[in-house]
Amino acid sequence: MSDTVTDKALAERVTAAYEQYFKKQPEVATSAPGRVNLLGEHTDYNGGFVLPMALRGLGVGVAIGRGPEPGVVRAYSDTFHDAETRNIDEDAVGKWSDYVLGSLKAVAEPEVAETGVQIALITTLPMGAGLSSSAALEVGTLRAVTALYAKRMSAVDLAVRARAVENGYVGMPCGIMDQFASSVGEPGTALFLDTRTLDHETVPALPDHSFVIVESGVSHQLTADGYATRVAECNAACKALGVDLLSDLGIGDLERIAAIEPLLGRRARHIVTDNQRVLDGVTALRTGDAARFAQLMIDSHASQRDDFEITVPETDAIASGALEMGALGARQTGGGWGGAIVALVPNTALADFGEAITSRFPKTRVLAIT
Ligand code: GAF
Repeated sequence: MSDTVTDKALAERVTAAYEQYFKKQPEVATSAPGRVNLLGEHTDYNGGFVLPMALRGLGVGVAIGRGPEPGVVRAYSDTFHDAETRNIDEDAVGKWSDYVLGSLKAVAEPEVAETGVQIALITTLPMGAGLSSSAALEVGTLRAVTALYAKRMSAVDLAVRARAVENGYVGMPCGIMDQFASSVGEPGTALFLDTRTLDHETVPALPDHSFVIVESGVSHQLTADGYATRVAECNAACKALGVDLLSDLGIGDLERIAAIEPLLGRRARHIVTDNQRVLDGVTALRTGDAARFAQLMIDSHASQRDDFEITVPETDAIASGALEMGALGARQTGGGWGGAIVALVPNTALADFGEAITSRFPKTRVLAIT
């Protein structure tokens, strides 16, 4: 079993869904949260720093029980009203149940081969919003199956396994941020993670301010080519600069970075500067400096837009529009090409902010205030 907290409401909802669909009680019901990333985008697979925050009330609920047929995995998504039946020895086939099957295989293939499992899922995370719906599904399934077969696993090990599922089974070359935030993070508190060493610590959020997550209405799709292209470009930039990881470089190397092929130079500059912004952001949080943190968010958005080229016109407009509506800072969050923006808003301006942003950008939706 992992040593982490379950969202009771999600666990209860998924228990009810399991009972209704499978006509029996689950043996285990648990959950895993999504995350919003505050600073440090695409730095994780470059060995850099990230600053995500696990979300309260937005996550995946998972209920699981044994049987009835050895080797067979019956998965039911209450959110999509869709069921898939798979065998534990199957490869990934591009369906949502891949995340479930990969996670079961990662820790309990022999057990599932013997007993079979039935598993129900529920999600309160919108898909494609850049809030880690896949990582929450992997972490939730791993929590459920480790509890089912009474296996002890630390939250850090569970995150490492979940990332391996995504990289090796699903085939998405992501870093570890999302799985780590979902497994180790505590809702409402920022998690400062060094992805190279997995050293991490929680950092309290800013007093009297909230992070508001606004869904842009443009859905991103990470398995699409964009993300893998950025991974390849970062690797090419490493070669051009003679380093193993872009996080081996710092702000003092920016001149050297500017001398390589321009596109690769821009990609490397984003990683190096966003990495530094995480460090500066942690200091700003610790000293309660909201204005500094907000400026780092604004700079991070510009870097994603101009250097890493992973924003879209809609998220550019919403991030800058947010600043006219009371936010001190705002940026696109997550993998890129749409999804959500996160804005830092003083609590005194919260009431008007949500109303103003959704009326100016009718496709947006305020998803969470944290
Ligand atoms: C996605 C990936 F899954 C993460 O590993 C990370 O790279 C993020 O995009 C960008 O920061 O969520």
